[in-house]
Amino acid sequence: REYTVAVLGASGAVGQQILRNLEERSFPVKELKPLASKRSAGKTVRFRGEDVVIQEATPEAFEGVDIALFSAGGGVSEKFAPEAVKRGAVVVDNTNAFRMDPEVPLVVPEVNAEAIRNHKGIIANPNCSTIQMVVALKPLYDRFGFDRVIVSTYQAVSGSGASAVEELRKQSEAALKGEEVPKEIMPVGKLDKHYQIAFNALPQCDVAQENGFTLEEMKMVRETKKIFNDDNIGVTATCVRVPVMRGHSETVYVELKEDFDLEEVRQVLSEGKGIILQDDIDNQVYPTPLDAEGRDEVFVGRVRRDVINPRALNMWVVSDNLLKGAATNAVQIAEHLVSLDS
Ligand code: 11C
Repeated sequence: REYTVAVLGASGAVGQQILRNLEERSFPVKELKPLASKRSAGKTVRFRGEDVVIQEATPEAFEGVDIALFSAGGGVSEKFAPEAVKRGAVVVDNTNAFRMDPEVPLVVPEVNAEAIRNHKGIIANPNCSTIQMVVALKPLYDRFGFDRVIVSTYQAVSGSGASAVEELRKQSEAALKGEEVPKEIMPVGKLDKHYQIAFNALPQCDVAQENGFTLEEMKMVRETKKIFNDDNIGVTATCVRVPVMRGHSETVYVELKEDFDLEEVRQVLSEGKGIILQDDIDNQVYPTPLDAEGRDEVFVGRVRRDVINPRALNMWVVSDNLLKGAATNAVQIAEHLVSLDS
């Protein structure tokens, strides 16, 4: 069977990657409906060698759609997801709008694909920094168990959208020429204060929460519990924006429930779904965001026993935030949905 697939936010950074993924993974698309705001309607996107005209997103645009992949911001999802579902579509939503809704499965296929079966029309795609962490943690959870994770992130500017990528480029050029650096977006576009990200690091991804953490940090805390379906997992996160265009990196400290042999840990990680282990510090083998760019997998390196707690591990986890962190995970969810049809 082939499907009518809508992509809402088709002209955006993630939307573009979704189109590429649908094409590259030979998703059974009968008809593609690229949708966007009025501003982008009428422009075209390339799909399977053809230009397809972007239509304005309206409730009626979801008529006849089987699967709708949303990545146009939380407000847009809140407005249109119920409309799409009402018209018979299943929505895979890339935003924060429905992730913690108990009626909505939050899915990373390598970890909890079975949750897809319980959907009531909407399936949520987690935040990018959560996705790559849980993929790396899953084989450790299954073999050893864990309940405590401390993570620090080194997040690329593309997580803040195409305009943030442009800002890093402009700031870098200006700084190298000794000119005044334009500061309009980072760390959070909608806040009043903006800082230079070029040649800098900013300890703020998204807005502050009442407890002093940022929203990005609290997403990692809450989403991890939901994806593993385990409220005993404690995560504490510090999320930092770094001047990298694409690819989030994370240092992950995890306290396992059992004593472990480091070689077995490496073996378990190397066999984990969606993971590529690149771990040989003696020969300077470890993943970097530049190497992960354009790849669908999660890369793990620097695996080592903690020096304070012998039951804990430290590792370095890298993935393309626009692919596994967003588009690839969404398309994988759609693939699982389709497999339930047959
Ligand atoms: C970032 N993680 O890198 C964000 C981008 O909730 O899907 C994705 C936000 C989200 O800033």
